[in-house]
Amino acid sequence: MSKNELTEKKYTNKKVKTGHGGEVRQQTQGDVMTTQQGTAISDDQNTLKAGERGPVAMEDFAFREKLFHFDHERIPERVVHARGYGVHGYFENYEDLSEITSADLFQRPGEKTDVFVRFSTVAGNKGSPDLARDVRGFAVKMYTKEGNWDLVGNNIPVFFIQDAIKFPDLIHAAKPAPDRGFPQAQTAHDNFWDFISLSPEAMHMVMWIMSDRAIPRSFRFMEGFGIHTFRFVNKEGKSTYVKFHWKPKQGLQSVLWNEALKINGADPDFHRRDMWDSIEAGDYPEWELGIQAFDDDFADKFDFDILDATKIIPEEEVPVRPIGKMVLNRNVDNFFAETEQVAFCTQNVVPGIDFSNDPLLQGRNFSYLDTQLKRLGSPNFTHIPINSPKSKVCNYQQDGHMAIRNPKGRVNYEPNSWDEESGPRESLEKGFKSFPDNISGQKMRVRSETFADHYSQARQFYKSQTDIEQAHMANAMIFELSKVVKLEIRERLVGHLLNIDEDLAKKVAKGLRIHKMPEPAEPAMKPKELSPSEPLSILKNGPKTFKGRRVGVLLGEGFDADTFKELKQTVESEGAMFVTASLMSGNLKLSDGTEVNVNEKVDGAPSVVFDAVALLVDNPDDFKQNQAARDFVTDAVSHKKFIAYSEGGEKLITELSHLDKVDEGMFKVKGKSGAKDFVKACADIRFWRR
Ligand code: HDE
Repeated sequence: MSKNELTEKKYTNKKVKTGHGGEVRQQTQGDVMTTQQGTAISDDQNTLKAGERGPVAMEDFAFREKLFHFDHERIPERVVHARGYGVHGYFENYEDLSEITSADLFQRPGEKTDVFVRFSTVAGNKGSPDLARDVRGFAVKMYTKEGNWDLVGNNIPVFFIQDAIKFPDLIHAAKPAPDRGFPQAQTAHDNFWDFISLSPEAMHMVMWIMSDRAIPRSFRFMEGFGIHTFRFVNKEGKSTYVKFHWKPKQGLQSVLWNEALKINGADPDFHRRDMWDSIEAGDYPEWELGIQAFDDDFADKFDFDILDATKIIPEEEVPVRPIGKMVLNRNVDNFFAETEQVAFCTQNVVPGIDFSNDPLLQGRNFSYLDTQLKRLGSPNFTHIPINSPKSKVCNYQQDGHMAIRNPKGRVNYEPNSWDEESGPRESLEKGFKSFPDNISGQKMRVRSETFADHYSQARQFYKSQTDIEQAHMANAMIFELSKVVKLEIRERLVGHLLNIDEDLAKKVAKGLRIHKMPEPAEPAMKPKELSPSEPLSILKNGPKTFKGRRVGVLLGEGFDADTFKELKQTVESEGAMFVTASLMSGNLKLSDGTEVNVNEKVDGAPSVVFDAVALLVDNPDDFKQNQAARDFVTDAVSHKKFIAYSEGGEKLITELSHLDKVDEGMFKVKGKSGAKDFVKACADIRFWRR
């Protein structure tokens, strides 16, 4: 049993009749219920009344306190990234990096640092579905011995805008329109595409969000990026530029758009449930932290400005060097205390890590701290355990709402001569020193000319995709723009696509019935032809095994026990989950009388929530009558899943789906045969040839 499940053991409830037709559960063991002030409560079922049927007395302090507290339970949700899921784990450093950084966590091979990671979507409110087409937040808080380092990244290595002053506009355009309050958690609407089509700098990011990166199968199967260029600074004060990458050891994987739409209905918590279940099952996801390290010489000769957050540095130009790994191995005990109250701040850096002049990063350094004050209500948000550094905190800041760390003694200022021995003092040697970057120039509101190429990398991204991925991107754009009512906006966007890839532009125009091609948008700088880059494709970086995935098994009453057991064993020994679904939940008997406790009623476990399926039925007729079971089969076929089938299962495929015979992505299982081939094939995740 997991530590989080309640046990009945601790409390033995004794019910006592109150003499007024009611019952109160009385404490016999364990703690007595109290008010927040510690006064024991006698009856938590009934308010204090003047007479049995009389009005409620104002003096009922227990009642008033309970409602008062409830009324104030919510804190403001995040304006962006409101929907998120947090997990604990650790970072393990691979090698001594003292040559390039003095950051304490990177000095000793094998050293572990505690982390808390919050994954999120951007646009949707707190209760929005997990599978919205959106960027995913990938925010990591490292509790280092020299203070907290927050690497607040996304699963996409570039951003929409180049300057922080545009952020409120971008987010307003993406969020529900202010008059009608919809659409929720979607970018498929006029306001978003209006803003985007007027912001050529967004074109590279648009390619990413129209790709399958924006509909990941799981948080476990996506990359993370620090996006901005940062600095590593060593003991001698030498600076090296770095970009941070998180690469999932589980490989990359996304769902299909049609699956995303259905998953949002079937299980809006699909991503958080997936993370919770994997960790509870002991299947801990891991990422490698890698850096692209480079110096001023590279920065000067690179085609783009390294301060421009709408650009990547292709891995072919600067390879990603792995420097450590992160393992996520513990679910939260309390969602509010940890996931909701965690306060990431991009300005949380430690000695040895510093900022670059990326104008987006500089703006974020203001915004996050400001946001935390609004959300958590006090400058003392660092006193909340999830935000508290695990290293010592000493200074003369004091008081404020909910101050928990309150120093003793007379001194609350410095310099002082009271505390000569023990009082906190600055340290030139240990303290954070900003890299002494040379800065000169006039004060002005401008965008550097070096930020002006908006199309070359957008084109490079598109060219780096497989045909399947390119088709998904075109379809995504057609879908999104079909929801845009104003034709001008559609055409304006196609005008940008003409600068990216003519074939893509034509496909999208055709899908929108735009018969006369619009003029290409006028580029601020002529696009360059860049070589495709393999790491940009998901399908070229998929998993190598089926580990960590889920097989959904449609199971019929009386099914052959040997076949069932062989398949279950083969799937589980691959490290995948074997989940049964049937027309009813509860116990089902196999041919040898073994009872299987069916995990799911098929209506609640459609095939879209699985990576592969098995159709283990003898009598297909019962299933053919059931709409959910029919969808299970037809969706698995059309979503190109690998399918294991019995004789009865084969009938379901040929009689229900558009195929009149099984194909090479389908594996007949009987007794010992078929299971291994099926599981081996599943590592490819989809049978794209279908
Ligand atoms: Fe954020 N962003 N952001 N952002 N962001 C917030 O801070 C902001 C940007 C990112 O799980 C807010 O605590 C500005 C880029 C993540 O708690 C807010 C700009 C990237 C999270 C804010 C950006 C991000 C946030 C809202 C433009 C990827 C969730 C709640 C300069 C590198 C952290 C909060 C979590 C959250 C501001 C752009 C990632 C409003 C002004 C680029 C993962 O402060």
